[in-house]
Amino acid sequence: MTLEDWGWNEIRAEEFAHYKQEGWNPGRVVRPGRGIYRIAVAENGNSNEETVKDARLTGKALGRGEAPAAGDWVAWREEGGTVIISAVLPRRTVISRKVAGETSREQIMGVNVDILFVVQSLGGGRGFTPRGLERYITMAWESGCRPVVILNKADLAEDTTADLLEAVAAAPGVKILACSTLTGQGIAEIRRLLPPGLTGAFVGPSGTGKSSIINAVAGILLADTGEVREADSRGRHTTTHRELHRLSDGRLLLDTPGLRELQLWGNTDSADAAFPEIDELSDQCRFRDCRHENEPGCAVRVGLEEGIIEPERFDSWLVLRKELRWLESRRDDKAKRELEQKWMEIARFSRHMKKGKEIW
Ligand SMILES: Nc1nc2c(ncn2[C@@H]2O[C@H](COP(=O)(O)OP(=O)(O)OP(=O)(O)O)[C@@H](O)[C@H]2O)c(=O)[nH]1
Ligand SMILES: [Mg+2]
Ligand SMILES: [Zn+2]
Repeated sequence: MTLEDWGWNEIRAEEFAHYKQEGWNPGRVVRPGRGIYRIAVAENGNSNEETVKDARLTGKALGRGEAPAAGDWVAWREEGGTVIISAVLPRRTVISRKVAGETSREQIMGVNVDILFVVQSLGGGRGFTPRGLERYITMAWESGCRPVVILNKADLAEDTTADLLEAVAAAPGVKILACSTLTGQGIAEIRRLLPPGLTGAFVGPSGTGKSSIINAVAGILLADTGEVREADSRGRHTTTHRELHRLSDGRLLLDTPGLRELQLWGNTDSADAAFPEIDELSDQCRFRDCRHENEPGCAVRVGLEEGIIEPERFDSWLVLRKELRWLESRRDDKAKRELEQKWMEIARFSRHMKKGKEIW
């Protein structure tokens, strides 16, 4: 196994050159855990050698909030029998959400992913809804990955065409596929969209069939799958870890645990890419800070009246923007507190200096 098999290329090598000089090796995080990160490494010419290693962080080398995520390229070496990670290479894409609840913490679900497959289910309780899909599409555009929507369990759908049309309206400009791991529908198309060497990630609610799709694409059982609950057809959260799988044909597929609820991470404008028709018209409003309520010259209102913008999508956009604005204000508060703290320290420092005290 070589690192190219895990997506390594010349650009990565260039970014890594400085670490290499200092005696570090490159590796890719395939399964992050609590304090232990499973990384894929090169074989070193000896094919009997382990190509995955369990590594720990050095602590000092990485700042807070910079812990490696699934898909990261890291610098590692062995010290006293332990594999340690000292640095994370720049990330090309980041799939993030806000940790559920009242906190304003970020949770990274995967990085350096090329194609983000948003998996929704056409059968059973927690089925696909346009509003739910809009949330996932907002996250997908924000991540920098190319989004693809998978409407899975097409074998259970009553009217797949109607579902597809609803999905097209909720995810304009995004490729949408109807799939079934039972009949094999759509699996060849997923393979076509994700050639070997690229990394694809699968996200969505529990029980929609993310792990089943990975197995279908692989043609063998790689990932655990689980029955949905009888009572309400919801998933049982079978996948508990993010894990990057490498198929024998070289495809790289990141499986993620199903989400109970998706809360967004980003700034106030992060939802705009998922609502291009609203974004475009809002640029034409007379006032730059138009709230699209009763302002004169509001192009969004005109769009709503003329049916260019669906009222449900407009409401959905407002909800997501409100959520993102709240997040932004929380972050501003935090930044302000940190700045105040810094000034207090500087003030204390200068008082000490005036008194001629030694403080180091
Ligand atoms: N009818 C039907 N069932 C499917 C299909 N794909 C998956 N399933 C079933 O759905 C259930 C859940 O599948 P999983 O692959 O475990 O779902 P998941 O999205 O990985 O769920 P979590 O790991 O909990 O997030 C299993 O019982 C699968 O057999 C499909 O295309 N059609
Ligand atoms: Mg799963
Ligand atoms: Zn307006």
